Amino acid sequence: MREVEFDGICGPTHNFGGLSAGNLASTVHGGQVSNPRAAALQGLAKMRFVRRLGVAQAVLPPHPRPRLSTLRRLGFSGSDEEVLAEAARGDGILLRLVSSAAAMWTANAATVVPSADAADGRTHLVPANLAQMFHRAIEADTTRDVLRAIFADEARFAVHDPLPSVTQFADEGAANHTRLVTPGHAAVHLFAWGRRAFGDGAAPSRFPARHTLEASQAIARLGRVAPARAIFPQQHPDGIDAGSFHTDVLAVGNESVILMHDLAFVDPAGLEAELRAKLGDALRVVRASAGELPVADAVAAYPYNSELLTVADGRMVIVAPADSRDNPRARAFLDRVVAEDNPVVEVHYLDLRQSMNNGGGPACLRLRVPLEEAEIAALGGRVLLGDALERDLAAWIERRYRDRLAPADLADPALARESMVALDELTGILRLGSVYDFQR
Ligand code: SUG
Repeated sequence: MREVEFDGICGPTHNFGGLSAGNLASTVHGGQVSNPRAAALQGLAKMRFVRRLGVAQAVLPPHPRPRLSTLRRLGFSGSDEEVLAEAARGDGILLRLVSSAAAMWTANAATVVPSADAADGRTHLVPANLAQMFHRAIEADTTRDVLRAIFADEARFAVHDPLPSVTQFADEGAANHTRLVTPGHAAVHLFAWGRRAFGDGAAPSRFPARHTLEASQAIARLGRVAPARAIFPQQHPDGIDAGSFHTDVLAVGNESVILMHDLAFVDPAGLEAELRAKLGDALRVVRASAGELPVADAVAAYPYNSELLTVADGRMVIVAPADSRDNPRARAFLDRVVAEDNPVVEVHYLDLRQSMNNGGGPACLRLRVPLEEAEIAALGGRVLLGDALERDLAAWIERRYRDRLAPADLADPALARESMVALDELTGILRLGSVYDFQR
């Protein structure tokens, strides 16, 4: 089995909408001018880089935005031009909500349980309902349709319906999920959450907890994970209040290694002991206290929002945002990870400025799908990155994307048309068929 990284391609309407309360970068950059072409090319450059490390890399397409079908569902009517003009009135919040390119952060697309860990021997994908925030909740149905086009072989793959879209079952996908495994031990799944839907308990006071315990329990059931191999740690409420809206802002794990800030989870020492009991001595836990790495630095520079990747020869490398290289405390932490006795040998820093300004680092941009070779061969579409697809995607981005988008441009009917033409063409490049509602 090897892990395939499914990165989201940033869509043509990438903009800074200021939509995500509790995501500090989104709030700070709201209203600024974006560069969708640079965003998509930065993402593609990361995919290229990861592929050249010897890791299998694949893509997931952007979603149709502005989503006119959602505006029509909300009562806007007339021609596309009229719908856009009406939705743009006032502060334009509705238009911003349906124009976000947030589907690019595919760590929030779904939670994945590999076939080796599921009682029925199939790979399970549970599309996230993203019920906490409207601009993300409208991703769930398209994500399900896209995943069903790619993971179409029902003998091997189960693409579930998203959980019921209510805040009691709010689910943010793999950004709150970590799979760890050591030689001689069955894998352990950490299904993290921020609040309980039913009953009391600690919760953040400043920012929303986006994911519930009840959602995590449902995902573990759907994924057919053995109860003894599932752990349900709570995100630290103080971490969420400091801007860690997803677990992957303050923790990242891969196979035998987990890096975690002391504000990632409540009771980090207890969690470490439980993991060690289930995974044995090969487990490597690298913790940072607020003394070593103030949580404000961790949230601003995103050292944990890295890809921790097993490369061809079994060693691990970290792909981190350039922001972590430029922050002395974040960098010192990552240097310590490499220096300590563990499989991590190197850190690479990449420029992901456009995504980072909306709170999306390297880890947000990819959905990890561990697959057997036969499962990889059974994937639908043309989504695995090779030289030819890299070239086709780069040329498509250069051809179809604007290099400047101001908030007022979201009301431009030409942008909506360009975006639909671009996505229609992309489904041809990726051989996905008519996966979008506007194509049916
Ligand atoms: O859900 N940003 C995304 C960032 C998601 C990051 N993903 C992970 N941590 N895995 C979010 O907050 C901002 C959109 C805007 O403001 O225009 C946004 O949705």
